[in-house]
Amino acid sequence: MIKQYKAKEVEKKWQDLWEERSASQASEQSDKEKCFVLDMFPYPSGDGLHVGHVENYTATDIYSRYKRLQGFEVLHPIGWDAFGLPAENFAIKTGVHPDEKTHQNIANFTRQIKSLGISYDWSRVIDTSSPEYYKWTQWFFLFLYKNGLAYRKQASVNWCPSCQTVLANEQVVDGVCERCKTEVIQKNLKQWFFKITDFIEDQKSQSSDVSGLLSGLEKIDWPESTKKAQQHWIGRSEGALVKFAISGQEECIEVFTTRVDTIFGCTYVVVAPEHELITNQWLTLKNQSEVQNYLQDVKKKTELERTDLSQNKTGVKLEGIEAVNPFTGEAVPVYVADYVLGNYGTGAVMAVPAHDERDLEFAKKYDLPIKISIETVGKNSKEECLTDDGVLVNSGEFDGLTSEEAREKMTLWLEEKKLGAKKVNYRLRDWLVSRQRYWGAPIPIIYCDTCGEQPVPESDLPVSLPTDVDFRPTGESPLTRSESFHDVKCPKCGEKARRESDTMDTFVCSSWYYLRFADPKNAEAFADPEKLKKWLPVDVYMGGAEHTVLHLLYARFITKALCKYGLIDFDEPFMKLKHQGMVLAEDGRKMSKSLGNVVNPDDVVGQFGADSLRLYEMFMGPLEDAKAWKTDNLVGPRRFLEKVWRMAEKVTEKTSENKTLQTLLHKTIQKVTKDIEEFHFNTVISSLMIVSNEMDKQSVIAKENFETLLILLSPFAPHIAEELWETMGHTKSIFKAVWPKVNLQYLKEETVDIVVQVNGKLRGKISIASDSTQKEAESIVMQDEKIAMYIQGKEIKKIIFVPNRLLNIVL
Ligand code: ANZ
Ligand code: ZN
Repeated sequence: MIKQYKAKEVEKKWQDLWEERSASQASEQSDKEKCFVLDMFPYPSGDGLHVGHVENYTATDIYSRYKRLQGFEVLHPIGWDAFGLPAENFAIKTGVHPDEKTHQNIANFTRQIKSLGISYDWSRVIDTSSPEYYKWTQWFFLFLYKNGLAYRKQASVNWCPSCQTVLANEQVVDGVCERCKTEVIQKNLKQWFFKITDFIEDQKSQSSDVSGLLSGLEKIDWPESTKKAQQHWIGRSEGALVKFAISGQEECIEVFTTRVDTIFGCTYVVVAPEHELITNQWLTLKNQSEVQNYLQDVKKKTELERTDLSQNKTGVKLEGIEAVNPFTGEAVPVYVADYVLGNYGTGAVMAVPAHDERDLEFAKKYDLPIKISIETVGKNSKEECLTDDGVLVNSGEFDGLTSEEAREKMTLWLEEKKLGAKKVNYRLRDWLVSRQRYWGAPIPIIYCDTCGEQPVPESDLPVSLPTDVDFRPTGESPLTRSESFHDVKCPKCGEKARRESDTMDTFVCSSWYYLRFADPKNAEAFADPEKLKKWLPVDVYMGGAEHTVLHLLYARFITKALCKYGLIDFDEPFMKLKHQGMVLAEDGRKMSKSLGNVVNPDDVVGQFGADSLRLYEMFMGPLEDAKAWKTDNLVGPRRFLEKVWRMAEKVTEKTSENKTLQTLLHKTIQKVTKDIEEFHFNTVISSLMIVSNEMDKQSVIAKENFETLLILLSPFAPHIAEELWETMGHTKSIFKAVWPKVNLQYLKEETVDIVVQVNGKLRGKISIASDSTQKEAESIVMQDEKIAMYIQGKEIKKIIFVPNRLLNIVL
C-alpha cells in the first residue's frame, strides 16, 4: 500500500537532493545542443516573490525541464537586478543601508524560489550590486566611451522633483515619473548619454553586418505588439527638410515635414520656443518683450501639456520678419508657439492648416488663412481637416499628382535647387544614463583641471561604491559628499582631480546581464568569448509585458555595439520572447499592498504544495492573458496530483493491450509536445488530466504507460514526478529520462463526417480527417463539386467552422 501524498515531505526531499546533486547545473563540456532559457531577472524587493513571478518562473522552468528531457544542455540561470531606487528610498526612511536590505531581500527571494522547485543553475547567480559585477558594468561604460558611444553634454533633461534625479525619456510616462507618479520637470544639466541612436539603422563593421534596432526586429520571434511598441518608440519618419528664406536676410528657417506635398497650402511658419532664432536672438524683433513674456509662460509647461492635442494652442507672432515659401515665393508670417518642440526635427514647421489638425486649430485662433492644396475623395470643407493623402490642387506645376508622387517630385525639385533634401527623422533620443543617486554603479570617469575628462584606467576598475555615504537626496549626487570617493589623482598627470559622482541608470546593469551568465565568475573579462559562443544568444526570454521598450531596447543596443566591435558574433540578444499575463487578485483588480489583496506564494505552497501551485498557475488560462486568482481553485490541481499518486498502486509490469488507451496516450504525447513548444501550458494540463482519467479507469495500469505519463507531467510537477519515478524502481532522476516519442502506428488518421451548409442550409456531408483545422476542412469542402455549384460566382462573406462537426459557408 502506497503511503499518502504528502507534498511538503516530497518537495523538501527532492529540493534537497537536486541541490546536493547540482542537478540543474549547465555544463560547458557537454556536446549536447545548447538551449538558453532566461527569465527577466527580478529586482529583489522587500515584498518578496509575487504570484506573477511564480507564473513567469514556472513557465520557463517547464520549458527548461522539457528541453533537458529532449536531450538539450539547458542553461537556466537567475540573478538579481539589485541596484535601484526602492532600496535607497527604504534606506532614507529607515536608515538601513541599501546593501544590507538588498541582501536580506535576496535571501528571501532565494528561499522562496527554491521552495517552488525551479531548476535554476544556482552556481551562476549574479548580483548587479556586487563589485565583481559592476566592475564590468563600468567596463561597458568605458567600452562605449572609447568607441565614441558615450558622451557628456549639457541638456534639458527630465527631472523628478520627488526622486530628486534625472529620468530617461523612457521613464517618463504621460508626463509623470514612472516610479513615483510625480510630475516631471525639465532641468538643464550636464549629463552622460549613450548613443543608442547610432544603431537605429543597419551598420557594417569590418567582419559582419550588424542589423539595426529596426530591421533586427524582423529576424526575432517576439510578440507583434512588442515589436510594434519598439518601432513606435524609435519612431522613424520619412520626410524632407525645406529651407524658408527670411525676407531681406541672410538666414533661413529650415523645417522638417513629412508632407511636403502640402506646401502650397502653407500659410505661416512656426518655430519652437527653444529654436535658435529665439534663443540666440538672431534678428531684431519688433515685439521682443512680448516674445520674452511668452517664453516665461512656456517654461511652466511640461512636454506632455505642450503636445496634448486637446490643449489650447498658444503662440506669438514674430513682428518684423517673414518667411518665404520656396515653391511659391510667397512671404508668410512667422510665429513662436510651444506646440512645436525644440528637440524634434529642426524645431520649426511649415504650417498647413488645411491639412494638419494642430495647424488648423492654431490658424483658427489667430485668424490665419486656410488654403487647400490636397483634394481627397468625398471630403472637402474648410471646417474639417483633410489630413489624408490625395491629389494636389492649387499647387502650380504639381497639380494632379498624387500626394506620394508629389512628395518625390517636390523633394527632387528642392534638392536640385539646394533648397531642401530628403530626410529621415527619429523619435528615439540618445539614452541618458546619469543618475544623481547613491545605489548604483559609479560612472568611471575622472575630471582633471588640466587634462579634462579622463576615463578610469581599466586596471583600476571597479570604482567602488563607498559605504560611508549620506545618501539622502538633495538633488546633488550623494557621492559628492564622500571625500574619500570624490578626491582622486588624475590618471594622466597625477594631479589632484575629482571623480564623476553620478551613478548609472540601473538599466545599464540589466542591459548586459544575460551575457554574464555564460561566465559569471570571470575576473578577466565580462565573459570568455568561447563561453559566449557556447551559450548565447538567449533562445527563450520571458518576462512582463511592461518591458516592451526600455530594457529590451537597451539590451539590443548593447548587443549591437558589442557585435559591431567584434566582441560577440550575434546582433540580437533574445531570439524568442514571451510575456506572461498579469495575475490579478480574486476581485479582478491588480494585486497591491494598499488594497490588501496580495497573495503570498509562501502561504499557497504551505497549504497545497509547490507542485499544485505550479499546476494551478499554468492551468489558470493562456499564459499571455490576464487572469484572476482563486485560491479555491487550487483544489483541482491538488486532487489531480493525488489521483496520479494513487494510480501508482495499480501499476503492473505487463504491457497494455488496450488499443483505445494506447491511441489516446500517443495522441497526448503528440499534443503535449506541440503545446509545450508553443507555451500553451493550460491545454497540456487538460490533456494530462484526460489521459490520467482513462488510465485510472483500468483495473491495472501498464508500467510503461504510467512512466510515460510521469515524464509528461514532470516539467509541470517535478517533485511528485521524481518521487513516483523512484517508486517505479528508478535510481536515476526522471530528468535523465528521455522524452517519449509518438508511435505513429497509433495515430493512423481517423475520419469524421462533417455537415456542410450554405447559408445555413444543409448541402451535404463530407468526410475529412478528424481534428482537421478550418483551413484543411475548407480546402476539401471547396473541392467538392456539389458544394461548388452552390457558391459559384458568389462572394463568400464568412465561413463558420465547428471542428469535427460543421462548416457553414455564408454568401
Ligand atoms: C507640414 C505638414 C502638413 C505636416 C500636414 C503634417 C501634415 P512625424 O510623423 O511625427 O515625424 N513637426 C515637425 N517638426 C516638429 C516639431 N519639432 N514639433 C512639432 N511638430 C513638428 O511628424 C512630422 C510632422 O510633424 C511634420 O510634417 C510637421 O508638420 C510636424 F498636412 O509639416 B508637417
Ligand atoms: Zn590631469
